[in-house]
Amino acid sequence: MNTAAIYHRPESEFAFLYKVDEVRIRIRTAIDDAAKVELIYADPYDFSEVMLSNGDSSGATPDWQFLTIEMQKVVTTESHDYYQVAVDLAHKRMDYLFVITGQEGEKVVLTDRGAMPYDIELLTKKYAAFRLPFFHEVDRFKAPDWVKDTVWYQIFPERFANGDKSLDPENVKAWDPTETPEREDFYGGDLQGVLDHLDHLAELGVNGIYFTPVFKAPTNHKYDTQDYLEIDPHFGDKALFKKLIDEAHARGIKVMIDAVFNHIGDESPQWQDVLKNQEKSKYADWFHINKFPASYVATDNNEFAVDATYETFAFTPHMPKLNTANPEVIDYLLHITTYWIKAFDIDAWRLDVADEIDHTFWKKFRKACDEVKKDFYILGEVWHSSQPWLVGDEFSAVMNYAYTGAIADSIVKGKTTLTQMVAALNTQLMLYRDQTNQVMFNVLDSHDTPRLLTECEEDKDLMKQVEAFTYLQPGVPCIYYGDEYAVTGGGDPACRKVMPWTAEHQDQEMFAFFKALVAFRKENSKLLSECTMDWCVVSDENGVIQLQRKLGEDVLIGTFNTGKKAVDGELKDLMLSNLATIDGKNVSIAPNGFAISKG
Ligand code: ARE
Repeated sequence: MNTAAIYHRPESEFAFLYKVDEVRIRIRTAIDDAAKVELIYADPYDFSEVMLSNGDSSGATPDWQFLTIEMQKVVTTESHDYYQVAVDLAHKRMDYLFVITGQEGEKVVLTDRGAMPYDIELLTKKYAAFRLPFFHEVDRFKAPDWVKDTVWYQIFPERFANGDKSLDPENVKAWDPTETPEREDFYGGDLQGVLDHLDHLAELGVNGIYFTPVFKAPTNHKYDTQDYLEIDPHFGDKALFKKLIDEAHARGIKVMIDAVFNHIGDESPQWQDVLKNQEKSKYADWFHINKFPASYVATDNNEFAVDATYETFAFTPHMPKLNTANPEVIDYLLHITTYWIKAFDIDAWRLDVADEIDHTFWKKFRKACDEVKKDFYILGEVWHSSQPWLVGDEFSAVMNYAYTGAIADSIVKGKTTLTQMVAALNTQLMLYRDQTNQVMFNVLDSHDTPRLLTECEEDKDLMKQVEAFTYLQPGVPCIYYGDEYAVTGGGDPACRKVMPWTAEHQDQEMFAFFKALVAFRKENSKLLSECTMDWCVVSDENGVIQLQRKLGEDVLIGTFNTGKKAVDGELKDLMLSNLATIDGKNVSIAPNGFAISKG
């Protein structure tokens, strides 16, 4: 047995409080190394039965009265099997060990000091047991339940709809949905335009809007904030924003807005004061200035020359990085944070460049949000593994590019086999607690990436298959505006075309598909959020995969043919044999097709 591959870590995604009275324990072994894995556990202080049984109450070290429960294999990654079990304990504390039985019957005990050859004394004497000292509800990772029932819709306000031409920026361009925008273009999208089209969102069935920044800023994307406490005048004003939020709420639609706290715009009064007064500026310590005078020589690609005199987002001199360890900056940003929650009743913040801000700040941010609104959703923009921010005292979730990227790498780009994709997805799932996976934000595309249909080389069936596959995953889906009408576009800024509001540019068939998919997801949201996941790669060679999601008696089975030929003959029989039912229909799944059935 490969004992080096056996791994567990207390108070992590390997041992966590899932509900107020349920602890979930995971352990990792090498693939197929274990024939059985058992958890040995009990209250660290509960000697009562043993003391009474041996009658010896003279302070002798009693044996440990432990319980044994078999763990179930839940997922397999490229290199490991993961086992999991749920336990509850009257006194909310637990010492525990693992007994792993190999394929030849050999046994190993995993202790807090490593793996040891099995010896019953290790158990009865509780040798070097792992310890969960006390399960504190206040420490439990929590995320708002409503998120599990949400299908999000991302709006880039400058490009969604122009509802008030009196607010148009100078040189606004004609609203041409076929035109690929240039970086500096303005088209006049605004909040009135969103308000005018809320019924479109309601018909689509989405029940959460994620707005990219809406605060005053000079660019069309507004990530270079000039004033965090004003709505951009080309978008509207606070009264209109409040009305928009109220109207969204009236339709059962939650609202998430974008907090760009890693940096501020260089046209902000704070940065302008630094440029004017340099080290004498009262804002000098609001930033990370490497040397004075803080300045930059504009370059044709809008980036720094080599010696950056101050820290920025990437190499963009227009986005000076804020010093979020400075108490004045903390107070300023936390005021902004709670202002928009208290005065406008927003339901969530999306955190821009979240991974480049310090954890100390984010812990204060989380506390501030929780104090003003229960069940508030905090979504970090983090493109890579995010365990440090998802312990329970910072974010609720992250934009799950790492998860959906593994799906697209396989089904869209053919870079990996379906078996490799499943291993990659399982690796992602095992990075986080179960309740975290249930509220991860599954974006397939966004304002920062090429549009999915373009990635699919305009194969609409492939796009639908990828969307359907993603909607069957744990985590919540998000539709990037325009995808419901089969809008195309490459990387930023090409992915930010204006929304088509004329029938000739709207793909109604794609709209109908998304409407049905959203309804399906919402109808099964509890099952799809909370249930187990059983993968079955029917054939790597032919590109056929099935996944089964079970919660109690409810079973959903998805079959996806990512191959280039119809699933038929033996393969179809094998596929059908895996399915509880596909309503008895004679199913032949075309290339890039799929079938979802309720077992
Ligand atoms: C654009 C161009 C730049 C150009 C710049 C010139 O993309 O190439 O140099 O204009 O002004 C906003 C605008 C962008 C703009 C950017 C800088 O929307 O259009 O850039 O400001 O001015 C990484 C970060 C991630 C970040 C992306 C863009 O990790 O946080 O880069 N995303 C957020 C927002 C953006 C926003 C900003 C940050 C700045 O969502 O819209 O940009 O506030 C890999 C890496 C990721 C990387 C990702 C995308 O997967 O792993 O780390 O994200 O690619 O590039």
